[in-house]
Amino acid sequence: MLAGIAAVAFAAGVGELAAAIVAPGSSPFVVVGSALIDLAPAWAKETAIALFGTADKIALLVGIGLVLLLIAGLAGVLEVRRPPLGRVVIAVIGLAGVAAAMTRANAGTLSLVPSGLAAIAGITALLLLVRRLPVELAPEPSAPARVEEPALPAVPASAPAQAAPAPAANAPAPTSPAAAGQLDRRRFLGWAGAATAIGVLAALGGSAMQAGARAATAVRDALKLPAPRSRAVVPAGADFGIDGVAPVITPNADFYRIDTALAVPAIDPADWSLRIHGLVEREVTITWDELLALPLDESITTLTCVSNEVGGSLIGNAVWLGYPIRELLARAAPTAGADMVLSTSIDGFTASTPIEALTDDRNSILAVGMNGEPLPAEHGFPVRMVVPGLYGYVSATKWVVDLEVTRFSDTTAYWTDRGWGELGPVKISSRIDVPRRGQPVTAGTVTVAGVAWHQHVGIAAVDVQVDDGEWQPAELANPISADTWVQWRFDWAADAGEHRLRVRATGTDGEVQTSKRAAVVPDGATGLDERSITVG
Ligand SMILES: Nc1nc2c(c(=O)[nH]1)N[C@H]1C(S)=C(S)[C@@H](COP(=O)(O)O)O[C@H]1N2
Ligand SMILES: [Mo]
Repeated sequence: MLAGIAAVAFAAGVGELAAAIVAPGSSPFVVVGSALIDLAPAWAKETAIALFGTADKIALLVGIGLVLLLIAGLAGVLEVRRPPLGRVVIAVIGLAGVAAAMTRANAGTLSLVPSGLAAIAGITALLLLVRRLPVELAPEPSAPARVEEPALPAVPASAPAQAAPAPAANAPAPTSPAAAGQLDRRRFLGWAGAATAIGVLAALGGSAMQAGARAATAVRDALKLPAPRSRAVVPAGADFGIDGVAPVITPNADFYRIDTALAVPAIDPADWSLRIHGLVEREVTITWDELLALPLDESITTLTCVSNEVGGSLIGNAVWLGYPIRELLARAAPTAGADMVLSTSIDGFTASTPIEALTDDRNSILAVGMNGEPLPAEHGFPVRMVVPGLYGYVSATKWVVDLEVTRFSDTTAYWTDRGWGELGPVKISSRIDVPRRGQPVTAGTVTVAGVAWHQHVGIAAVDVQVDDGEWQPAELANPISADTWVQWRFDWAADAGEHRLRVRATGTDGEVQTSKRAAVVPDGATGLDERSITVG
């Protein structure tokens, strides 16, 4: 039993530490607890709240811990009596953790790591510990399963070991079986204690690493943003509602995430401030409370990553709540000659934005809200920049804390230092969402649909080409604005056989999306999205 408990304690620690490092939010305890909360019937939740009040979550975690302790002891006993059943039990617990992690709303591939790694650690520790069991308790590898044997007798430390095999080959000197047993027992207790201690330390370390994030999450969850001065409106007919086509507003949980932050910065808004300095007549610093006291407007802007391949998914559209950067810059009064604003995030990421994109009449904002909530931690809580028309790497600084008004000739930023283009305007593009790749298609009328964008310019038309035929106009949904993507659809009279579909957007400025392929480096991919389709 002790071997099982020590192995599982070790495993749990490994899992918590792994979660803190690679997948905050996928702590095995937390994901299992969250899954249980989701699965629990209403009466169970109400009973828990009635019994434990606001301590219901602690009670749940303690409960999970106790159940785990029982299973751990059982796994130890099973591993000795019916190997490899003990390891199987640990593997099953690990799989349950992985399953729980993968069903969480913000699950990614990394979410399976903590529980997976914990299971591997637990199985390994159990094997090693069972091998080090005092001889009289150790399983006899060659003996058949001791099904008929009575329960293992409790052997007093001084009693001669029963049926003890020869002392281990590396035993220092011939000793009596009793002395060897005692030595073995002490060694085993040492190993089990070490495994448990490492597990506890790892869990404490992991939990300390996550404490900051948890505190910031608690603050965020309790936060109520002020009502917007003006609300953004999604016009009727902006979303065709076609299954498989990206919804016109991207839910936060589905919004792509790109950044250099290995651990998501945890900022308490009470400690947040933004400093505007450099080539300005007066330095300006604004705190969280000051920012929230300003009139905040909702606006809808599509964000795109320069690393988005043609047809890729690094694009999303959200309702942002924020304050115009142009107004704050006006307070600071940039001096003549300034042509760039270098924004810096709390973790040192920088972006260089052409100053006119922040001072012209476009809606460049310091955003505090995303789709009706405070910014999610991964999307820049408490404050980020959103600039229509520019790729994220030159404009959309998350966790922003500093704006330096400067010149392109004087300073460079994170990605421009690494060879990416200086200006970063979003290139016109379009994407086929349906038919999905590999989706079976039968002859007849087939809906082909997707999205197209040319931020801050607008989309005038989308055309579809079947095989090498004429370009045919698609129907456009009602656009929200020139700063957002627009859905398109095309009813294709498909006949059986192999076909190729391509899509092409035209901007309101007359620019036609080029078919010439360019890689994402240095300033965004070009080319046309296409699908090969077998119509059955
Ligand atoms: N602090 C910080 N902000 C950042 C980045 C980053 O690495 N660190 N990446 C930028 C890039 S390249 C993009 S495309 C957008 C992505 O924003 P999202 O993760 O909210 O979709 O954030 C931008 N802001
Ligand atoms: Mo990006």
